[in-house]
Amino acid sequence: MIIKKFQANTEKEAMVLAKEEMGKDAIVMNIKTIAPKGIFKLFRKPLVEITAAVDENVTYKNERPKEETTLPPRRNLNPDIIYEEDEPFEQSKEKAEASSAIEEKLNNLQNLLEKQLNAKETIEVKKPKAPEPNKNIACIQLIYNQLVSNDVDEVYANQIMNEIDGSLKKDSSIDMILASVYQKLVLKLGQPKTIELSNDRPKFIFFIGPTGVGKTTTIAKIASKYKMEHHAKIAFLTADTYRIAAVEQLRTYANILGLPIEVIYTEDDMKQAMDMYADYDIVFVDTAGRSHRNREQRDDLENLLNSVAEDKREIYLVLSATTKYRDLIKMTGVYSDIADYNLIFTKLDETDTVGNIFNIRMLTNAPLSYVTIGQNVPDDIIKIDSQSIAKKLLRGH
Ligand SMILES: Nc1nc2c(ncn2[C@@H]2O[C@H](COP(=O)(O)OP(=O)(O)OP(=O)(O)O)[C@@H](O)[C@H]2O)c(=O)[nH]1
Ligand SMILES: [Mg+2]
Repeated sequence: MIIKKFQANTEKEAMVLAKEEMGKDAIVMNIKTIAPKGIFKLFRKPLVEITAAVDENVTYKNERPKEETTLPPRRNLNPDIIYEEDEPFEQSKEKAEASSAIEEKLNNLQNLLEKQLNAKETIEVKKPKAPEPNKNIACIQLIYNQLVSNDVDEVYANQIMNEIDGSLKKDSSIDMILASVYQKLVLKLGQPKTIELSNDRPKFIFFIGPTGVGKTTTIAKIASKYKMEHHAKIAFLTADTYRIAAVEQLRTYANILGLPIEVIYTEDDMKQAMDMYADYDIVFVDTAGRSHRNREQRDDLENLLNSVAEDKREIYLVLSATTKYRDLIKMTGVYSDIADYNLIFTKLDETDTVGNIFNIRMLTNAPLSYVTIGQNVPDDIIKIDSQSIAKKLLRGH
C-alpha cells in the first residue's frame, strides 16, 4: 500500500492532486482541516489535507522509486487516523456516542491484549527455553475476532490478516496493527460510485433487487435529492406492473415531487419512454421485486435492462443489510448473471453489523454506492462512506 498526503483549498482539489499523482484508483483514507498558523493566520483560509492510498499492485502513475513515495511507517500507520474522522452516516446525536464506542472498544482490545501478553510472559518465565512469542499474533487474532463478530466472512477476515501479517514489523504496536487493518479495509471497500449528472443524457437508472428491500423508497429518496439539490430534470418509469399498489406507490412520490411517471408494460413502451424523456437528466426505472429463484421473472428483467444501451444505463442492485449472508450470496449470483451493477444496502438502521456489506463487496467486486438508514423520504439515505464502514467493522457492539 502506498500512502501520501495532499493539501489544497478544498477536498475536491486535494483529491484531484491525489489522483493526478497516484492514479485514478487512489482512495481517500482520511480528511482533515488544517488551521493556518503564524501571525497571518487570520488572513488565511484553512487548508484541507487528505490522506490518499493505492494498493501496490495498482500501477502508480508517476513511476518514482517506492521508497520516495511510501511514507515512513510511523506516519503511515498513524493510529489517530482511526479516531479523528466524523462518522457521516451516523446521525449527529449519535456521533459522540459512536466515537466513544470506538475508543472504548479499542481500550478493551488493548486491555485484552495486555492480559494475553502478560499471561504469555508468565508462561515464559516458567519455561525460559520456549521460543519468544510473536506479539503481533495475539493482536491479529483479536482484530480477526472483532471482524468476524461484525459478520465479516472468515475467509475475508483471514485474507486481510494474512496480508497485514506479511507487512508488519515484528512486535508492532496494537495501534499500528489496527491502523493498518483499517487502511486495508478502506482500500478494499473502495471509492463509492454514485449517480452523476452529465451532458450525456438522459441516463436510465434501474433499481433491481429482491422483494421488499426498499427499491421504490430509495428511488424516491434519491430523486428528491437530485431535484432539490441539483435541480435535475427527472422522470419516473415503473415496470412493476404485478401489483397495482406498486404503481400507486411510485405515483404518489411522483406527484409529491412534481415529476412525470409512465408505466412500462412492453419493450415498445420502453422505447417510447426513451423518446419522450430524451431531454431529461435522469430517468429512474423501478422494477418489480423478483424472486431470484424464478427463471421467467429473471428473463423478463434481463430483457427490460437490455432495452437500454449499456452506455445509457446504470443499474443499482438494492439489497437489505438485514438479509442473511447465505441468501445474499445466492441473490448477487443470480443478478451477476444478468448484468453489472452497483450496490445499495438498505435498512442499516435495523442491524448492528455491517460485515455483509464488506462481504458482498469482496464477493461481487461491484462498486458500493448508497446506504439507507430508515423509512424517511428523502433524508434517510447517504453515500456510502468506506472510512465509516471500516470503523464499524473494527468496533464492538
Ligand atoms: N427500516 C427501514 N425500512 C426501510 C428502509 N428503506 C425502505 N424501508 C421500508 O421497507 C418497506 C418496503 O419498501 P419498498 O420501497 O416498497 O420496497 P421495494 O423493494 O420497492 O418492494 P417491492 O416493490 O415490493 O419489491 C417499506 O415499508 C419501506 O418504508 C430503510 O432504510 N430502513
Ligand atoms: Mg417497489
